[in-house]
Amino acid sequence: MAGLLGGLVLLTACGLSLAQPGVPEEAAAAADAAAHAPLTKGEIKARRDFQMLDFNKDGKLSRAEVALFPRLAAAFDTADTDKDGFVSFAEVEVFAVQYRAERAAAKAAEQEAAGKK
Ligand SMILES: [Ca+2]
Ligand SMILES: [Ca+2]
Repeated sequence: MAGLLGGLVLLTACGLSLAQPGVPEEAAAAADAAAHAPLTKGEIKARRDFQMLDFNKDGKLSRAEVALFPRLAAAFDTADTDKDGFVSFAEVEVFAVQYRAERAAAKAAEQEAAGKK
């Protein structure tokens, strides 16, 4: 009986840890970045996402590699600034900067609109 109970506790513990994949790793990466590198948390995430998406590890994203991600697929042509059919990490960085600027501008406009009401 005690053995069965122990098994259940173990299963629950496993289930909980599976429910939050990568959280400790992300926290560790952020702490590591703060300690060593001038990279922001967002840049580290972007780099990791890029490497994760780059299935064939050729250092660039093809349309097929982002096909599973509708938002990325939609942004593909915009991000591919030199129109070679691939998005390099440099292109992702440029796109991310523009995207963040647009988001910030949109948010500022939103707040301004909300403030006027
Ligand atoms: Ca690739
Ligand atoms: Ca390109």
